[in-house]
Parts: sequence; C-alpha cells; structure tokens
Amino acid sequence: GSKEQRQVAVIKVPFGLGGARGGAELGPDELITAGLKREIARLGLVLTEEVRVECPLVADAPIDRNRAKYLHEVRQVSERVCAEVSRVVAGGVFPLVLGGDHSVAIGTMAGLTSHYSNLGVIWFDAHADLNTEERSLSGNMHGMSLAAALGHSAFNLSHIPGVGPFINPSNLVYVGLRDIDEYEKEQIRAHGIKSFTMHDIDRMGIQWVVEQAVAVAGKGSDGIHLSFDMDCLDPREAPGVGTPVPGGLNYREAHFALELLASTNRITSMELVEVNPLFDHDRHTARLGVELIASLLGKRIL
Ligand code: 4U7
Ligand code: MN
Ligand code: MN
Ligand code: MN
Repeated sequence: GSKEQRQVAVIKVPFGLGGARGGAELGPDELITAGLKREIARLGLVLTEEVRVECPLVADAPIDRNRAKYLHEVRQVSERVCAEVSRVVAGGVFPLVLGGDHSVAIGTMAGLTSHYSNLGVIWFDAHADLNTEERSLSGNMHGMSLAAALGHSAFNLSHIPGVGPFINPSNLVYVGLRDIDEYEKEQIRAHGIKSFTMHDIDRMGIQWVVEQAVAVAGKGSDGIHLSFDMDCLDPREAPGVGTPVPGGLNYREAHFALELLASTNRITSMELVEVNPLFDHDRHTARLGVELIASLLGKRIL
C-alpha cells in the first residue's frame, strides 16, 4: 500500500581490477563515509541490508597483460554480484550497487535479468563501454561491460549461472557520451543504440534528453536499471574518477536528471561506479555521489 516504506539494499563491490588505474576498489567505503546511510535514513527509506561482496585485491593480483585484463577476477566478482542482486530483487527490495569500477555492472545486469525478462538500461557515462576483448585498445574490462550484457564479447551474461536473456540494444540508452572508440561508434550505429551525447544535451537540454531516455529504456520493458558512471560529470565537478574526460555534465544537470528520473517512478535499480578517492580531493566526488543517489531516491529541494 501507499504507507509501505520503500526498501533499499546497499550492495558494496570494492573491485578495481577492471579499471584503468587502481583506486576504484575504495569507492564503496568512501561513499559510506561520505554519509550515504544518513541520506537514506533522512529520505525515510528502510535500509534492509548492507552487503559487501568479497573481491580480489589489486595488490594480490599479478599484472595481467591479456586482451581482457583480470578476466578471471571479473568473472568471479560478476557471479557474486549477480547472486546478491538477484536475491535482493527477488525480495522486492531496490538494489543500490556501489562500485568499484564499471565492470561490476556485468554482475548487476546479470542479477537483474534473472528477474526482469526485458530489462531497460539507462547508461550515464562519458564512454560507451562497448568494447570486446578483440577490439579494446586498453584491455580494461570496465570498458567492456555493455559488450558482455549484449552478448558481443567472449565473456558475457550467458556464462553466469541462472541468468536470463541478454539486454536488448533497443532498450539501452546512453546519456553524456563524449569519448567513444571507433569500434564502439560502429557498434552503436550497427545496433541502432539510442545515444544522447553531450552535443545532444547542449542542443536539447537535459530535461528533454532524460524524457527521451526513459521512453527508450521503458518501452516494453519490465524494469529500468540506471547505471551511473561518475565520469559522466565534468571533471571539475567530479575529479575523483579513473578516466576523466572534459566537457561533461555540470552539477545541476546531473541532479536535475536524477530528480526527473525519480519523479517517473520507473527506475527499479541503480548502481554508482568509478568513484576513485586516489584522484579526489576532500572526498568531494564521493559526497557528490551520495547527493546524486539521494536525488534518484526521491530527495527534493523543497
Ligand atoms: B568506463 C576506453 F579506450 N574506451 O576501452 C577503454 F578510451 O567504465 C575507456 O566508462 C573505457 O570508465 C572507460 O579503455 C570505461 C578508452
Ligand atoms: Mn563506464
Ligand atoms: Mn566512463
Ligand atoms: Mn572540490
């Protein structure tokens, strides 16, 4: 009923081996320290649990120079994240996943597709994260998450036990793109993936873009996942990320986007990734991340 309090489960994934440089594994603790649980309580939401997914440490892993670096570790973490997300979502609780680098999204989407048969995905990012191990210029798996979710890469959702279909490219939509590799551009065109670049945001405004994004991700889907890479923001707003790119979303654009998404009541899960305290100052980026999560969970100015 309407008096029922909304329930949120926080799933921390301190994993950084999918990233370009270490530090993203510190993200979940940084977000908690920046006051995430206090914000959740202030919003009147019930925090049902705070899970910490066990992740291999950067220091323990030998240097990997394969085409898909740390594939074994990414696979192991994906299976664990999948299990937690799918358990939480089966219990009717909103999963809030804290990365970690963006490779954690493979496990999140796997867990969600075990529950939703047609999952929509809104992907806020400077990057398209569509590379395969064959075509990646870096070998970093945080740039391959969507290739895994769409079934384009050797390691993909079908390798994770109990997982449903791949996500459908027609229900995937990007917001904030501005650094896309050639191969990724070809893939976006070939699959007709709806993409709102910074150019489109400049031209049409963030409100129109978000409305379009919800329409695309929501069409015929039974849930909409928001995957939020902090590098969608301008590095002046969010310096503490692994792969900053100039010309991103400003403070109010990012908040307004998430406020608009909250007001649709259509978002069924969220992850916030790529907070990297090693490149931050004064916990600035983590504090912004907490504020943005609060906006998505329904925080209003007045
Ligand atoms: B992130 C890159 F080459 N495309 O594949 C790559 F530019 O999760 C960057 O969006 C990937 O931060 C960025 O390494 C991954 C590069
Ligand atoms: Mn990303
Ligand atoms: Mn990115
Ligand atoms: Mn600052």
